[in-house]
Amino acid sequence: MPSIHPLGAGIGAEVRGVDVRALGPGEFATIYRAWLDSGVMVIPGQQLAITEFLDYSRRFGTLKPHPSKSTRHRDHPEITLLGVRKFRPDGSLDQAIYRRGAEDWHTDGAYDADPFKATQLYALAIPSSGGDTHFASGYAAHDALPDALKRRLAGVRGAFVYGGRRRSVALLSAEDRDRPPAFHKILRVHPETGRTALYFDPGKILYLEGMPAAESDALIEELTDRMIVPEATYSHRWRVGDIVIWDNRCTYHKAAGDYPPEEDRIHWRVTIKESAAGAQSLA
Ligand SMILES: O=C(O)CCC(=O)C(=O)O
Ligand SMILES: [Fe+2]
Repeated sequence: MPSIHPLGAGIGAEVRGVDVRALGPGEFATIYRAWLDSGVMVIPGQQLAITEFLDYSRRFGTLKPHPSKSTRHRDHPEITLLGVRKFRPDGSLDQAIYRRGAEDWHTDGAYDADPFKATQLYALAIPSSGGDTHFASGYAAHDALPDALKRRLAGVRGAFVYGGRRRSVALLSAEDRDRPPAFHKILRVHPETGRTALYFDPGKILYLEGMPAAESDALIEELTDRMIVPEATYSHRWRVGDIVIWDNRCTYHKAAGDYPPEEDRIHWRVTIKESAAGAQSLA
């Protein structure tokens, strides 16, 4: 049977004693529950072919090819390659690939009407130093908001786009750069746990709906300061063979973006939707 070990305070769990290629329904239910409870689940020591990783990932929901077409795996578009082709033909380092996910704390997929349920990474190559992924709890962020701010945000929706206010769209193809925003409640009830999380992403939000621009900007700044509760964080130090899956509905993450660029740091990455309809909406 899988054994579950907590990692951070209220965030993160490591599952030991499993081979994800051979999980029975009862074992999968146990680890799925552990994932919902912890927000970030680590399963070390896996040796997977790409189709085995895809088959296991599909047990969590429907896979959705990432809008960054240039970083998709050629034969398996549901797989995004992290850290591949980070040097340009002229030898210069492509920062958009090297520092992908390292600019801001964020949640993946807020630019979709049906945001990503989960993101799952499998580590193929890990540098000798640096390259961690940091995680933080969106439930803890919500719970720590002052009551007056919770009241002010009740029912308020944010408008989100891929590149946010900075228009960071380097990894997108030209035809995908000008999509309309998606709207999500900032205090969002998790559909499976029933708990409320602060659903926020400073790099993707454009504005808070129904407010004068100055008030919206000030609130975005305040939420950027409040979204990380240091007591409810976990930093993952990668090992080859690790699978890490996080819940984008109740956690934030950020790549450290600090490893020696001449070394490899390569992952297979999938994004997982709650419903098949959502997975098809913007493919
Ligand atoms: O490479 C990492 O550590 C995480 C990058 C990231 O933000 C993502 O894959 O969504
Ligand atoms: Fe991310």
